[in-house]
Amino acid sequence: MTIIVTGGAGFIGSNFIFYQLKEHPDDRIICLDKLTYAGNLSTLQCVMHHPQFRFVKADICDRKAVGKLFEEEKPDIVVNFAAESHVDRSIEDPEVFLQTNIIGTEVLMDACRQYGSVRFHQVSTDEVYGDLPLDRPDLLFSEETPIHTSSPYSSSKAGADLLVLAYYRTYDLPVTISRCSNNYGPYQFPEKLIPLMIVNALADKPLPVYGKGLNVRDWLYVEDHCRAIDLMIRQGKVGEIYHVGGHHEMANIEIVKLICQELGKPESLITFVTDRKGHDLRYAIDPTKICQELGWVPETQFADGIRKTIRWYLENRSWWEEIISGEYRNEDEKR
Ligand code: NAD
Ligand code: TDX
Repeated sequence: MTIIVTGGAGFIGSNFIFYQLKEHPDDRIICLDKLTYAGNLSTLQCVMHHPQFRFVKADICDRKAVGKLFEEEKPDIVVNFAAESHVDRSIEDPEVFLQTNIIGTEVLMDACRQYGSVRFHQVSTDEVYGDLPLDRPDLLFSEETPIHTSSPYSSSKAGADLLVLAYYRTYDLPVTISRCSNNYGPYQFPEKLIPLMIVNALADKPLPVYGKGLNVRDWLYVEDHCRAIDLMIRQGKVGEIYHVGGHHEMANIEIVKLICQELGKPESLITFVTDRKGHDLRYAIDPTKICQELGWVPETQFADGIRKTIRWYLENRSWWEEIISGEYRNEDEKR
């Protein structure tokens, strides 16, 4: 099988590529990535010369480039990770989010239609449902919860999801959608909560916690997400939405304190800063459907996953130091 993985130079996409090459050595993986600020070729260094792997630098919104790649590779499946993914950036400058996350998804699905009903998997997010109250721990998002977004980011992801379902209904395109909770693990860009707190703590810099730090996120180790997507693209039912989450809710402040403790850093580094505009209070995913229908269960407990993640950032300093210095962009520009 030939699988095009878009956004594979980013956090989850790269972990998915490693997972595929390990678990399905006969499949060919093509990574299509624009290498925005969030994409980093050094992440893919270890697979660059793998005989079953090819990297192509292109924008998913570039219809010509996407068409050319489909002509060359005749993919069986497209897994779309490519997106602008950071909520804070979407609040500052929404436009590129609409362009990449909505138009880019449309361009990819048009190519899937044109080149013989290629299977399309959209990697979406629990953020499309907006938030849950903090005082109702009994409430979880189900696949039937109405879409009700809060940020330009989540609105663009919801827009793309609706378009994916429309392509299924209107054109019979074989699609699936996954909506996952917050991921953590190796290669996450240090603008997101967990890696930002790790790298700041290591440099004894302030740890900026929004508001009172009481907002709750539901954390899943990235490899568990990758295994879920692998199951969906091979065994998932076309036209369906699947939730992915491991029932691990934590308030932000608890995470930051835990990171301080693991790194032996003082909690006095924690600095409460102005809250994010429209900040979602709580996310919590009900993954019953994927567990029952596809037999997926999360394998990594949070206590193990967070230790593995912290160890990875300690052992791979050059990866994130080059991001912080901006050096990684110079290397990618040479391509
Ligand atoms: P990321 O920001 O780390 O990576 C995004 C990748 O997409 C980068 O390599 C970037 O270069 C590439 N990209 C951006 N615009 C592009 C374009 N126009 N054309 C081609 N490539 C482009 O993101 P991530 O955290 O790995 O998230 C991947 C996907 O998973 C996203 O769709 C996101 O919405 C979704 N998601 C993320 C999380 C999470 O916790 N990180 C949770 C649920 C869902
Ligand atoms: O400096 C910070 N301080 C802080 O308190 C940052 C960067 C974040 N936060 C808070 C905001 C959130 O409540 O931490 C929580 C997590 O923030 P992010 O890491 O920015 O993630 P979030 O906004 O929850 O979105 C993530 O999960 C869902 C991904 O970035 C999305 O792509 C995914 O869809």
